[in-house]
Amino acid sequence: MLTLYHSPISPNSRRVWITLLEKGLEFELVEIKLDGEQFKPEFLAISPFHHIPALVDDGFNVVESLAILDYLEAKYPTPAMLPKDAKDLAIARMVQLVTVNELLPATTTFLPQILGLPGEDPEKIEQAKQKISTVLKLFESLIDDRPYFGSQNLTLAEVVAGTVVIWLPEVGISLSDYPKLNAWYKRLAARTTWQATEATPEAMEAFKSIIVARNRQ
Ligand SMILES: N[C@@H](CCC(=O)N[C@@H](CS)C(=O)NCC(=O)O)C(=O)O
Repeated sequence: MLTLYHSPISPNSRRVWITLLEKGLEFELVEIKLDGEQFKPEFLAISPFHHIPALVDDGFNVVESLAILDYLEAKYPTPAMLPKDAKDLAIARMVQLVTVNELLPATTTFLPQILGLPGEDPEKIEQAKQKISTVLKLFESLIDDRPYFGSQNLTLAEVVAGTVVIWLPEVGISLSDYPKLNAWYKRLAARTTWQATEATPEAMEAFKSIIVARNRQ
């Protein structure tokens, strides 16, 4: 039995949740409330750095979302979610890693704006916008004329990049200058797996309270 420990507002855990759904796997979903529940000894025994997501498969613990995605792809190869061709695989991996190392940290700068909280830093916002624009240009060139990165079918690049790019219009970054990426984003937003895993207003409010409490400490 597969168990995913997650939080509904986390793009890191949403990418795993979507992959489980896209692969049609049976799994149990356990929410970890990031107001302190992540430090409980039962959870630390699974995830020693107190991070979600964590996946448990019949007693085998996996942490780090990209490692979890690789595990799921290797163990449940149908439908295939990574290209086989060398260049296409490099494209999918580039998109995953550029998302995690460049796009996600830049997008996090907008967290106060996303949550309607004070504390925006105009200089940091400007730097983040520049970084995001460089990422989007790269993604526009990498998607080329295919519906998905390096593939005719949805890949693990989509579940990683798509769950972050989907926040950009929320912070006023339009995709209209990137027509291929814009069409790709709409394709993802229309999928039932994206819709089923969208953060509810209640989840956003709960997350906001956690951030407010953390900022007070
Ligand atoms: N590199 C990790 C990052 C995981 C991560 O940072 N998770 C955050 C939520 S998005 C978390 O668990 N934060 C709570 C904590 O660290 O106490 C991955 O990709 O799985």
